Amino acid sequence: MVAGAAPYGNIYDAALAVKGDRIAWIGPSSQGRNAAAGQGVPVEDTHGRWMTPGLIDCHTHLIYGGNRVEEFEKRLCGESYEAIARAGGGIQSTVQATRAAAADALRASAAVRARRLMSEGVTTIEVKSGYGLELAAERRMLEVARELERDLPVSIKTTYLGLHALPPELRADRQRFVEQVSGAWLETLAAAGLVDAVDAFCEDIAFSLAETEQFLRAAQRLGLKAHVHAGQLSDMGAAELAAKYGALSADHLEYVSAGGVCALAASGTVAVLLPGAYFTLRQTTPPPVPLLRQAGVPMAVATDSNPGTSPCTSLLLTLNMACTLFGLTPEEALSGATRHAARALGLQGEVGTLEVGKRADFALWDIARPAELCYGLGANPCTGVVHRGKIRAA
Ligand code: DI6
Ligand code: FE
Repeated sequence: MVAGAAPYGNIYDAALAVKGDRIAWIGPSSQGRNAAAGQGVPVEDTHGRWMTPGLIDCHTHLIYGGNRVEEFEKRLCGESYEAIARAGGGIQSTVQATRAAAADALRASAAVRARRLMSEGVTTIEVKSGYGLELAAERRMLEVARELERDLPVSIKTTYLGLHALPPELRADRQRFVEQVSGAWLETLAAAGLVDAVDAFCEDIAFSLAETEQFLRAAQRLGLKAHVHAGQLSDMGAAELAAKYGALSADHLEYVSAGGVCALAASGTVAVLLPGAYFTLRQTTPPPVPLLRQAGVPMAVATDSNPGTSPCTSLLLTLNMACTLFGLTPEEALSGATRHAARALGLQGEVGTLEVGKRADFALWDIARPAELCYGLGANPCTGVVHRGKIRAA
């Protein structure tokens, strides 16, 4: 997946050597075999399988209580996502269930979802808070995210999604909520080492541009990087704001303007495309992929795994949707779950390509060509995963 080389950065008939948790060497298979034999290094024969970098799901809300199957049913009986949200359902119902859940229960249900992602070759997952909306519950979500990394052979990046929805107890006092989130809560969570980045849902059913900016400014003061939920349902200018603050990523982008695309290109912010949410909400305006492509904005693809708008735990299915619904080429989609997803998490020096010095995170696939990873609906051709240099048990 190294940029600029052959399609997909393909290397044929290759061997890869691992030392500790790093890729130590990549070269011709025969040379690797000889060197390994000479030095008594153990060899694993992959029987001609394809190897890719470990996949990266760079936008998830993996931790939550309950589910939203009733809302799914309501939407199919004609109610809109926005109407349900305005009536106190939607995110609020997940907030109630998440607040009520013990940490053990949150950890167990999130681990099931994480394992599903991992079974498809995923080695890095970004996990957002945002269903607590009070300090203790947000802290619990972020702690559970850290514990997932301790319990499972997967790398986790945590995101404090401070501005996701207004908590019921502060519905009459938005300003106070935004001040707490941007002030004491952010400082406390960051000081506890729980925050790798922040995020805000900038949308007319959620938080305004000014409120989002207040939070991003506070994060910047603490030296924290940001993601922004931008342009999912309407154009608020959130992509431009993300660019202004040098955000790692602007996510969704169905309604981003041409000016927003230019701003992302100039700031090097990654566009994270989330076709699972688009699909679930039965949206009809896809993100402007031709414009993003033309402007040279790196495009990542992620599941947005969440109970409301993307109850999805398959990154491979998401790659298919990125191609079928958004018009990405299979090579763009696969870059979006490897190299560009790494950049969206600020991990481009560590993961996302198979290169000497990078983390030994990779997946083996029983496929004939890379596009097959985007082609199937519900297939899982993953036959093995190495995470930080260790073969992951099936
Ligand atoms: N955008 C989304 O698609 C999810 N959050 C967000 O900011 C939806 C979350 C939910 O409905 O529970
Ligand atoms: Fe999201």
